[in-house]
Amino acid sequence: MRRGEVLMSSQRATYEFRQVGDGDKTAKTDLFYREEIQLALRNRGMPLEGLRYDVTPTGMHYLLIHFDIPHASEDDWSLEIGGLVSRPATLDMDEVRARAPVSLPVTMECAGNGRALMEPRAISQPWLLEAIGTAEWTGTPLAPILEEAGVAGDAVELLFTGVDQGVQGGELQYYQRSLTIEQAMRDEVMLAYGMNGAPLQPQHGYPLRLLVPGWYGMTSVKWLTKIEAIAEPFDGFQQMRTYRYAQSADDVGDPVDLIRVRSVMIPPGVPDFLTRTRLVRRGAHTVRGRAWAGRLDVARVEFSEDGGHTWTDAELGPRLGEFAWRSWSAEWDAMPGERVLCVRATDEEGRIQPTEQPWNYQGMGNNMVHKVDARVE
Ligand SMILES: Nc1nc2c(c(=O)[nH]1)N[C@H]1C(S)=C(S)[C@@H](COP(=O)(O)O)O[C@H]1N2
Ligand SMILES: [Mo]
Repeated sequence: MRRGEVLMSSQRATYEFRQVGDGDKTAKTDLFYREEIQLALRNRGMPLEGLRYDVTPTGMHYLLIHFDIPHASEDDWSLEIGGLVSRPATLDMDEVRARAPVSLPVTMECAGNGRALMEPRAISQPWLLEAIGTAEWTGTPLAPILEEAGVAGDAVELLFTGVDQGVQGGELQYYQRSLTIEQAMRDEVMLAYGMNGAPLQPQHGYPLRLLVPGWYGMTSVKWLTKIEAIAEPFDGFQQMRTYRYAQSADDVGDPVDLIRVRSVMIPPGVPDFLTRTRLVRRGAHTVRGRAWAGRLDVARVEFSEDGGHTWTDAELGPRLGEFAWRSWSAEWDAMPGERVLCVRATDEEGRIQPTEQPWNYQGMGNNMVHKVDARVE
């Protein structure tokens, strides 16, 4: 097993690095910092024309890697299951693969998707709307592994640790997230080693990752090497200090968890290279896209050509799976002029995408209506 190269369990030492931005970690300008571009170049998004595919080609699926992609080999990988369990175990990759396999199409979205559309924006990975993808994941369900290990009655959470390490918020850390026992025991939660019929690629967590369908992506810990049953709720950085719906640096806020309802369109016509404004020929068009709501189904998708003043119902395609998106299409008779195309979805519990984003400090869960500028000729 390959651990990061640095950490000698430094007991919460802090490591101060240069601050970027206005001191409060937000930017109030349209200009982007070099550091945001640096992150954007490492963490690719899915170009929105990729919404054409039911299953996103692996090379188009978005990426989010906080630190470095670890250099891992499945030959010496091990997954440790320990903490408050009666039968601690260590599984190698042959043992993981020998277990009952499952495959599931899952739409994954980064909780920071839409961050750079907020004003002011949190200085971090500057997603517009491309932090999405749907893959056919293959792995083995987690629940039976936990049952075999015998999670003790006094355990309240399971802590998942990746081998990747770095400094965030001044803290040297492994990437770690937790789930309650109940959340972790759900049928769809799996240890995944395959993506779209091939082994995981290095950047997607090779050789093994957690996959928690319906949750924003941060929960699906990549390069998974340890699962630990713990007696107190985990209070590490990625749980308590980030992935929060907070209003300021001091506000603990509420945890970010399930994916919110969202619809996105394939921008019609052709783009202007720099601005990405669309040039569209006049006449009849079928505008297409995808809509999802995490664990929930999408009940309705509406399309607008006038910036959201008037809406017409789009037609819904089949749901690709219980945790995957639906396609939608809308007929549009494009008349010459400047148009602002919009799409919005409603989930099966009646929650609708907002037209104005309720702002939050970390730029989380921004499911504001998708708008596309188009010039009809
Ligand atoms: N070990 C580890 N797991 C991780 C991350 C990470 O940086 N390290 N990033 C998380 C975040 S924020 C997201 S959105 C998803 C992205 O998964 P993908 O890159 O396979 O699309 O992985 C999650 N799992
Ligand atoms: Mo993310």
